[in-house]
Amino acid sequence: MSADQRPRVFVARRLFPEVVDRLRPHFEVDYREADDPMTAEALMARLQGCAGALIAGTEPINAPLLDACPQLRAVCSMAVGFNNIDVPACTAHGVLATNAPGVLTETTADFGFALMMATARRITESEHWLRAGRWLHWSVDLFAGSDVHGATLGIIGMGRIGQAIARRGALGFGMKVAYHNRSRLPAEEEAALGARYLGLHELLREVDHLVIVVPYSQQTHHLIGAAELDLMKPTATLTNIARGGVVDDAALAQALKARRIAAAGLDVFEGEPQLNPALLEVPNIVLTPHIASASLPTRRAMADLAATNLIAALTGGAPPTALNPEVLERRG
Ligand code: 8YV
Repeated sequence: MSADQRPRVFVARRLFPEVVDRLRPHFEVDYREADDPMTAEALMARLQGCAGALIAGTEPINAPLLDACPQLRAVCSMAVGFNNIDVPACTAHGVLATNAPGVLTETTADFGFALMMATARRITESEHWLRAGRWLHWSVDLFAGSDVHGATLGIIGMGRIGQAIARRGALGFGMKVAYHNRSRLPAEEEAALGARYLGLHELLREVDHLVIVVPYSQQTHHLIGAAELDLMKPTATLTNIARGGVVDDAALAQALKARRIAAAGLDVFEGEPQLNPALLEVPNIVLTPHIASASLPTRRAMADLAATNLIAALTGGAPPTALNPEVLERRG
């Protein structure tokens, strides 16, 4: 088959070259080897004539874009979170959408746990202080934080990653695990994890360390705001590895400043990569640039899964992690 008979696909971001090379035998590949995000207009223009797109969690795929790109048949993301993709609109336009669940679960859980521990034990706060040359003597309560082992771990969002964090807490650190989720887990799964289901407010009142892993949606926008933070213990910590917007960052900054909770660990932010400047002014916070899934093998596996999905979607195969498989069934 000559190059111009092959379907054209767009790779929206710099990826691993060997993953892009996997696409080349099947497609005419338009590879945008860049890290900066595209505007919606630029994305729309670049997708003209493309049958497929390989994207990350940053490219918005919505009805106006789908209207403007009638040749598009598959959009494959290397992220597990898919709040940037309007899946019902994809389905209505006959566009298969895929995400990348599973391959990042343990890596992301490792990071969520590490961020929670760094927050509880004040690791970055004390490092900044030390680097500033302020360590003059030992003192009895120098950067005394709160214990992780044996404490109550509260998880909001008990999907794959939430459960992997629960296992780390229960089995590795003897934590008492409580969780809140849209739907309750079957009793045997709760028992295996040693996890108790609680209502959101009850959970907030009880937890020592709260870890948020819930997908972002209209329903979870500002799930944690000033009123919810007020319910937490003054010694409690909050860790967000879900999405910016699940937590009201302005309310969180105020709560940290007023010491209404002890500390926070954030990997995701409202409007990232911009940060609410108030977050930078409080010392009792650990900040990381959306890297929870960032081990090299895992990022490679995420990109590989997106490529596998794209190849299958456009060559008559079965994409392993389709969000709207009914589109393929309709294609017959
Ligand atoms: C990605 C993530 O790094 O998978 C997700 O949902 O948040 C991260 O693992 C990011 O979304 C890629 O754009």
